[in-house]
Amino acid sequence: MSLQDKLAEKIEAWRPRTTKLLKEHGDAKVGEITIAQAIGGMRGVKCLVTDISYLDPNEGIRFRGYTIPETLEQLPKVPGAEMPYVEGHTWLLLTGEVPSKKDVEELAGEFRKRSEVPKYVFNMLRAMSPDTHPMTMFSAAILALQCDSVFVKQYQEGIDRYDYWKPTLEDALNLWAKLPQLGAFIYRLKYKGDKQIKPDPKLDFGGNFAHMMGIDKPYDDVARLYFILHSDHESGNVSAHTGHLIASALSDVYYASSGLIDGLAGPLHGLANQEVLRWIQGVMEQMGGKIPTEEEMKQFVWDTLNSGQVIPGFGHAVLRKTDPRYMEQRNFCLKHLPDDPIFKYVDMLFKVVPPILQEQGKAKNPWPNVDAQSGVIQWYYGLTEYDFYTVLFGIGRILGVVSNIVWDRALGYPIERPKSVTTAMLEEVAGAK
Ligand code: CMX
Repeated sequence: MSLQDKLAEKIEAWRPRTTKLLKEHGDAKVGEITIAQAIGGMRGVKCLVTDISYLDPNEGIRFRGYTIPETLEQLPKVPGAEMPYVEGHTWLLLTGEVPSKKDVEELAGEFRKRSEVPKYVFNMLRAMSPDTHPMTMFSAAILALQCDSVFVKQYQEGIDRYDYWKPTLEDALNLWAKLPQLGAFIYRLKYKGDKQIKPDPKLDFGGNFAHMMGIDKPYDDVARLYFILHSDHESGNVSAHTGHLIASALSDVYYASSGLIDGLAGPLHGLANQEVLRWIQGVMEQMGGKIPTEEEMKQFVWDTLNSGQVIPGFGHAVLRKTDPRYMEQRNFCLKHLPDDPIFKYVDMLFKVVPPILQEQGKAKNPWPNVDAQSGVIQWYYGLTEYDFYTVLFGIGRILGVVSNIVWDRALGYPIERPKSVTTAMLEEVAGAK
């Protein structure tokens, strides 16, 4: 069965659940909002719905009910590789079902058919300032593709709103298929003198990305693991929420994806993976390359905190334990690069940072998040240009957020419009006037 047919079946079965909740139970309360939540970035306010992933504070992410190890275990593997097809993970996110090998091969074929990036995108990227950050280039490249939106065309032709998800899925497949080449092109344009490597039509999403980056095996598996781990983290994080918000105005997935990349580019969110490496490089320089003792490392951590900065790669708005995405990458490092000097730094930070953050007493979660570990793997396989790391996060994240947007359209989620209040109103509620 094609992905489109499988989704049509799932959506038909799901719609009555949402309709019933709205019609018969629309007044039931999900929670209440405090002043701290209204001022404090809406932490914990339950006002978004997604069935694609769920983030439990103490357990971490589950994709369609599966933990990360279960996801990696069950999805069909690329022949000769340790890691599954990224295409198969996308199928799981969209449909909630683990695909068969045949399903994945068909979807990989769909991706291949749609993967050619138009020349004008390359021309535009080449015309940008050489100082442009790779995330800016990535966002601009996605936006440049917007003129090909199938959704916009069908919307203008007057398509039935119940069918909006169909051209949205078309746009999604067209965009997803181009992400490996967009990413690799930006990398080689910026850091490899624009010596581009042509895609290999025989390869899968992750394999082709590694090939176009010009990095040998097992980097193909690193890429697959990376894209899967970063794909989705429920709906409230900045990148996912931005994507959902933009799409709620019926802006197409190109607008939504370009916007979510802009949110991911912030140092408190996806850019933290670049910041971790930048921070470690600073420590290494001061140490003249030698591994610091635990005492020396503790001092570096305190110096950073005392100068009013955050320790990148630690803390989380929802998680209250070590991020399982961190652990999966740590296990990869222990298996493939246990003696790498940067891994030794990261490993030492794993020991020294949490007790210091606990002692400082500010961060609600002193444990490492996904970004603390990801750069070390990239560096080990030769991708030392750490400004590029967040693009890798972005490629993965677009798979998850856009899957959510397809479902937003299918279930008819309306335009987002929360209500603001004034400070005086809050003072009145609090009796603080
Ligand atoms: N280092 C130092 N201080 C930290 C900290 C860290 N890693 N994490 C949190 N804090 C501080 C906050 O800055 C805040 O201080 P103020 O009260 O002075 O403003 C206080 O602890 C309370 O913050 P919190 O409620 O624990 O955390 P938030 O939900 O507000 O923020 C996050 C979450 C991720 C932005 C924060 O932990 C942080 O800045 N971490 C470092 C950057 C990072 O790794 N980001 C990547 C997160 C994962 C991702 O999205 O990619």
